[in-house]
Amino acid sequence: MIVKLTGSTSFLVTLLFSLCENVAAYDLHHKILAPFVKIGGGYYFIERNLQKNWFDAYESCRRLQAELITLETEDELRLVSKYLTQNNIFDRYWTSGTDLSEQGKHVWFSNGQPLSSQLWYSGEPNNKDKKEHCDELGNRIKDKPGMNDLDCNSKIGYICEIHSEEHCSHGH
Ligand SMILES: [Ca+2]
Ligand SMILES: [Ca+2]
Repeated sequence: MIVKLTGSTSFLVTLLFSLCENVAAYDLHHKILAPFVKIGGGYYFIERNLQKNWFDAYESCRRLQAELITLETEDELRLVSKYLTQNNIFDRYWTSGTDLSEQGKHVWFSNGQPLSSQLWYSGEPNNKDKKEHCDELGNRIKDKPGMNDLDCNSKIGYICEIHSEEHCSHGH
C-alpha cells in the first residue's frame, strides 16, 4: 500500500515536472505573451531590448503573472549570471530589490525578505547622490555578477521570475 502510494506520487511529480518544462505567459485569448527560460529551479523572462524604469519594469512582470527577479541565494545569482554570460547577454537588469520603504534597508519587494550582504559589488549599496533606491544586477566588472543600488528612474533591462508551482497550478 505504502509502496503503491509512493509510486503513484512520484509518477504525478514526474508528470507535473514535465508539464512545466516549457513555461510561457498567456493573455486571455491564449496568445503567448512571453517565453520563460528555466535556469536551475526557477523560470525567468529576460528583457534586454526594452529598457524601463524600475516601476515600469515591475508592472511589465506583473502583466506576465511574474515578479522582478528575487535572488534568494548566491547560487541563484551564480546560475543566472552564468546563463547571461553563456548567451552573451550579460548586462544591467532590474531585480525586485529596493530600499524605498526604509533608506538603507534593502529588501526583495516580491517577498519582503532582506537582501543577502554577499550579493553586492564592493562599496555598494552607496545611495549615490542620495537617490539610489532600486537594485540592479549589474555588469560593472565584465562577467562578474553583483548587485548595485541605482536611481529607480534609470532605464535598463529587467528580469522577471515566475515560480513553477504558482504557474503550473494555473494550468498553463
Ligand atoms: Ca528567485
Ligand atoms: Ca550604487
